Amino acid sequence: MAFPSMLIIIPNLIFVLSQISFATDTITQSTSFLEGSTLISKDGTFELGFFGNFSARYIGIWYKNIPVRRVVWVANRDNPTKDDSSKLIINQHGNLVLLNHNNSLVWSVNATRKTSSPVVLQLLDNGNLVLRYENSSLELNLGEEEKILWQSFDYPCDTILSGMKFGLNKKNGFEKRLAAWRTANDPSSGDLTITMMHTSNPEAVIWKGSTKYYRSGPWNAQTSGVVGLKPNPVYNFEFVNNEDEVYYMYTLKNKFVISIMVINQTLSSRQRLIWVPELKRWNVYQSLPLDACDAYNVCGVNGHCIIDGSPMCQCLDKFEPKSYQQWNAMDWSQGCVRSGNWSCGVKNRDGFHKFVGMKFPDTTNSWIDLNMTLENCKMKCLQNCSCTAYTCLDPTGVVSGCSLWFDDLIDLRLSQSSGQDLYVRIDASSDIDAKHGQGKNVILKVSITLSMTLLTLFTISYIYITKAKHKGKNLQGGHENFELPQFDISSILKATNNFSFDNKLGEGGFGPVYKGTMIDGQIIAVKRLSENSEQGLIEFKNEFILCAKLQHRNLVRVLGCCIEGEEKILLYEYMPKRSLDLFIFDPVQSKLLDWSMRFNILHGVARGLQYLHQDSRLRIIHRDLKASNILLDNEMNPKISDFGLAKMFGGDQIEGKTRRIVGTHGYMAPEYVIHGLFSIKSDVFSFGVLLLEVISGKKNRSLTYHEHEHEHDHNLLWHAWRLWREGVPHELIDIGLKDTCAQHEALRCIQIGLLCVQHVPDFRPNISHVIMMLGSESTLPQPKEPGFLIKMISTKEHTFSKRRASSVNEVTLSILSSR
Ligand SMILES: *[C@@H]1O[C@H](CO)[C@@H](O)[C@H](O)[C@H]1NC(C)=O
Ligand SMILES: *[C@@H]1O[C@H](CO)[C@@H](O)[C@H](O)[C@H]1NC(C)=O
Ligand SMILES: *[C@@H]1O[C@H](CO)[C@@H](O)[C@H](O)[C@H]1NC(C)=O
Ligand SMILES: *[C@@H]1O[C@H](CO)[C@@H](O)[C@H](O)[C@H]1NC(C)=O
Ligand SMILES: *[C@@H]1O[C@H](CO)[C@@H](O)[C@H](O)[C@H]1NC(C)=O
Ligand SMILES: *[C@@H]1O[C@H](CO)[C@@H](O)[C@H](O)[C@H]1NC(C)=O
Ligand SMILES: *[C@@H]1O[C@H](CO)[C@@H](O)[C@H](O)[C@H]1NC(C)=O
Ligand SMILES: *[C@@H]1O[C@H](CO)[C@@H](O)[C@H](O)[C@H]1NC(C)=O
Ligand SMILES: *[C@@H]1O[C@H](CO)[C@@H](O)[C@H](O)[C@H]1NC(C)=O
Ligand SMILES: *[C@@H]1O[C@H](CO)[C@@H](O)[C@H](O)[C@H]1NC(C)=O
Ligand SMILES: *[C@H]1O[C@H](CO)[C@@H](O)[C@H](O)[C@H]1NC(C)=O
Repeated sequence: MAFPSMLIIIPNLIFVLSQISFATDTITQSTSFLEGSTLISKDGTFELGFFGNFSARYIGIWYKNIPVRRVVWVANRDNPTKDDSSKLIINQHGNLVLLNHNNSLVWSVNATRKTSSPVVLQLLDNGNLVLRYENSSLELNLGEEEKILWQSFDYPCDTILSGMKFGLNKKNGFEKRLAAWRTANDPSSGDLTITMMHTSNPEAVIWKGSTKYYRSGPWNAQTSGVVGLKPNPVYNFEFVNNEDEVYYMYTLKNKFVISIMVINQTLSSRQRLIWVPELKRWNVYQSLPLDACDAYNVCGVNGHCIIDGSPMCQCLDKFEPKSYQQWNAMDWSQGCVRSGNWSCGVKNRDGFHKFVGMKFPDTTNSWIDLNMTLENCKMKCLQNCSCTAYTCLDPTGVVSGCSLWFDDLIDLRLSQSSGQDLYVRIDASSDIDAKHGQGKNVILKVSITLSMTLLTLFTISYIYITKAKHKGKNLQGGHENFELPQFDISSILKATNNFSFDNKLGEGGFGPVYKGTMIDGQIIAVKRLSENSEQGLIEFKNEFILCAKLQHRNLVRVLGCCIEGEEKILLYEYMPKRSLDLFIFDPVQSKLLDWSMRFNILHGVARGLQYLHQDSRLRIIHRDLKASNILLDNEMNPKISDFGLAKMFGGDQIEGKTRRIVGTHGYMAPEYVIHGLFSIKSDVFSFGVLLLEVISGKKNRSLTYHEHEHEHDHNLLWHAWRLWREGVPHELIDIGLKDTCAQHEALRCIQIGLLCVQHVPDFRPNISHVIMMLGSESTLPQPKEPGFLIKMISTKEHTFSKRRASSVNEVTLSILSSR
């Protein structure tokens, strides 16, 4: 018995040794692939080998050079071998088979070879394992594609790699589906899967077992309703839908930034991970479903989910709950039905209502025509009584394209970032009636539609201005009864676990900020005014009042408040990406912000500021604009937060004076610090500082530059000004930006930044002018010397520092800090 087994072991050893000295990427029909051996792709990125424990062994592919092993593909995920002497071979029929110790078949691929030419198995540099005719068999006269008999990219496991097509073949119905690993150590197929739906307007769906769990939303030519598919520094993506196939594919922009897309059973989510070598771990860049509204059809048919809404589910306008009793008990499963006297084809009883910012409904019962105009689309829908909604496929409305939906509308939500217009069929007569009876519900609808918001804003501003005229001063201390949704303290205690320490996100200027989960699953940020902080009370009321009135995509949204006894609490939308300073000043995170994203952020902040300064009929001066007050949503859109210090003026007042000088050192304009003079131009100053920080990636104080004449000037403004004067402003640009930025654009921004921080307020541009300069190529004026704080007020410093009420040393209202 000993003799034969020796015969097996010795060749094994020789084989293993030869593998160690000569890494290869190919197996031929005459070699076997045994325990202990590996294939390594030509450029050394990927490795194929055996892994697992003694009772379950698998063949898989992983990144060779990433120390934390992450298996991206498994051959026999549902057929493990149970011994350590199995082998992978190409058999005489040219098929790939895995045999166990007694040569019985464990796993195989179903390749069909057309000729008997020799076949090889090769691990490619992109991680694809291909079984193909050997190159020398050129008499085959086949294209590279045809040479491939089988490839692992056609049978993904839980990971989509760069260059892999995820989708389906319309000709033969063959679909690629991802199935999660059952647990972190068990690669067998879990019940969380993703497939591409074979509908006229395809979309990706995550399933839990046989139940839909999340829907990406259908694609459109531009961005798709698909959340998170936006231009970004890490990868390019494409979505192809033609007669033969429909697929999604991404390709990495930079081979040194490794990113993969996976689904994870434990978390029930689809994640995009990025390998961060500095931290030696995979960071989550994006995770779906994003929030409670992403849960499939959470609001039932014809209902829609509004993440800031209270409750988050509401019937579409002109629809009503099918069962009021269940609906009011927050059981939304029955959905909604039409509330009017809709009658198909009857004049005035049949029409459409436009809903703005919607994620399109489930496309299972839909139909599209890429060439039809919106008007024809409407006609087409009217002709069929089961048609319930239509839309233009192209979000810009430039190109045409029509989509119709039939029967109930399923899985609707409001989506600020990627929603589009949807025309829903209703009783048109009730639409007319409704126009008379708005009145009381106005505030409730603020968060529902944007157009409503504007209307409301004007109404309230008007009321405010009228009142302010009577009082003749700004709003501090006002006692108006504001219709911000009120929450009771018990629901907030429940949401934040009695303000438990674990839920604390950070410390704001006036008290701690907590993360909370409302009873309907909505995640919020809760700012609790310190009980004994009298000084914050005014600011609290101020913020409270302002926030109730301000709605802009670049301002953080307040969802409600709670004033009970000693408690004064504000509820905000929760921003999982936290604040800008955590990105731009962090050596790792800053890499995720390329030039175009930074530019977008600056542009967004400027627009938010423009809204504060000009667009509402109020004039609002923020007074504490800084990187840590700029919060980022999941798509990296900036939102200005912390209005605690903001001041409101009547229409023609442009400047104010205060004894309470508050703000953050380094962002405050000199005239404000010294004389307490604040104006829209002091905000522009802060914006200038912010702009220079975003471009340089440096904090005001982190520069240890010494200038002989001014030994006190260790700050960014001075540094920027010096480089500018010396004609080398490009040295200011963050080194990490060099690859993605167009230098002339960055230089232009630096010049705009310097214009904003000029010493004389009148020389500084107003914010509209800034936006105009950011968006055009016109010639810019030459900046004059910036306002340097310390230079002039070093003697006065103590007088204001003791009065600073908030934001000292960048204490941040970290609504965002999630960990
Ligand atoms: C091979 O081994 C497996 C268990 O490892 C056993 O179930 C099977 O019967 C064996 N087959 C042969 C042909 O011996
Ligand atoms: C190969 O084909 C057979 C029958 O056609 C099927 O039962 C088997 O599941 C297939 N194997 C793989 C790995 O696809
Ligand atoms: C086989 O030939 C093709 C071109 O004909 C080439 O791209 C490929 O790299 C070759 N593969 C090997 C393993 O030589
Ligand atoms: C899923 O996520 C959890 C939590 O981040 C992690 O521990 C686990 O390893 C992940 N599972 C897989 C298969 O990657
Ligand atoms: C071996 O791995 C499998 C999953 O692949 C797991 O279920 C099993 O518990 C593991 N066995 C041991 C002894 O660790
Ligand atoms: C439906 O029509 C009837 C009769 O025409 C009318 O009395 C009723 O008010 C209508 N209902 C709605 C909701 O418009
Ligand atoms: C749409 O229009 C394009 C060009 O105008 C044409 O090539 C295409 O065939 C049309 N498609 C359909 C479905 O009519
Ligand atoms: C209306 O559309 C549905 C769904 O496409 C279709 O089944 C039905 O035949 C159409 N009805 C008419 C009258 O065209
Ligand atoms: C919160 O406090 C109340 C009363 O003090 C207590 O009944 C409740 O269990 C607490 N909840 C949590 C989650 O700690
Ligand atoms: C902003 O500045 C520009 C150019 O200096 C000027 O034309 C414009 O009227 C100003 N806008 C406001 C609202 O002050
Ligand atoms: C930032 O620069 C200003 C001058 O503009 C300086 O007064 C301030 O001390 C600096 N900030 C910090 C935190 O050092």
